[in-house]
Amino acid sequence: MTYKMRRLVRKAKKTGLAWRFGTNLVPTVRFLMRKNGQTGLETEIVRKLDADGIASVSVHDLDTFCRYDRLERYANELLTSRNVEVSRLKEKVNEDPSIGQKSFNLEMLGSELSYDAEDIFARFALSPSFLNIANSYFRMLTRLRYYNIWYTAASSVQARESQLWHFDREDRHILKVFLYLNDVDNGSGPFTYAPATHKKGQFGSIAPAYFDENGVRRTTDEQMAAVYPVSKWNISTGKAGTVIFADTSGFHKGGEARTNDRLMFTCMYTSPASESKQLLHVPRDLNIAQLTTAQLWALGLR
Ligand SMILES: O=C(O)CCC(=O)C(=O)O
Repeated sequence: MTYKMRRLVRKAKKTGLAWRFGTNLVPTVRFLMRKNGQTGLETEIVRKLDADGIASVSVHDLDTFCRYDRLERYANELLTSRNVEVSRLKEKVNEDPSIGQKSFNLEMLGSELSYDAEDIFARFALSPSFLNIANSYFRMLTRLRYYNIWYTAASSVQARESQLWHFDREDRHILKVFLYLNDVDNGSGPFTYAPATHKKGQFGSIAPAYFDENGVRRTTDEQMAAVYPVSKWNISTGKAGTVIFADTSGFHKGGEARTNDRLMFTCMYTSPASESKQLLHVPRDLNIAQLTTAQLWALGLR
């Protein structure tokens, strides 16, 4: 198959009917057959996601498997254990503006990781609330593709890569979760979203001008402002403990930290059929006895 044909097939697989009733039929049926155990807040988050593609909430209001202060403590321990890399990142952040490396960002857990049932962040990514929200938003049992802790260093060089407007293409819908582990103000590179530009949204067809950044379409603030008013941009500043859910098939950007560094947990859910890169590897000998159906699907074990 030529490159052009492969692209056409990939695009066809993402059209509504083929995506749901072709490649994702089984997880859709399994989802519909299950009892809906969502809380009122989770239902409200999904309603907002459907309409706007973004919703945010305090972590304390969600059913996560552990208290937030424990998570914050582990994140700070991680920060201490990786302090050499963090210092190097901060020192060099203005020196290496090469494209493709996101050299303003450190993936504190490494870029590929092996699922560890005891790891607090792995368990957090499989929290009941996150899976309820992801599954209800997709109306199917979804797959967790990665989780990580990002350290974003403040820099003064020109915005590039994910600091510029773009949309993700891994799947028809893509749900990312961002949990701030420190207070994020305008100078800390807040996650920023153009509401309702996701596929379910009323502005899903906006087509801002863009430039080609090593094969990826990037849009500057000026180009975005020409088609989508700045007053409607959702700039997610917030206290530590703020959780943002976003369908990143809509236009977004973030991590353009200028005055303060940002520490955050992030994870991504897609449909099981998505061809997105699998950055989370599940050991073959994992003991699955304690896992729920939603967790088994999230780990790709069903
Ligand atoms: O770092 C951020 O806030 C933006 C991240 C982003 O663009 C992405 O995960 O797709």
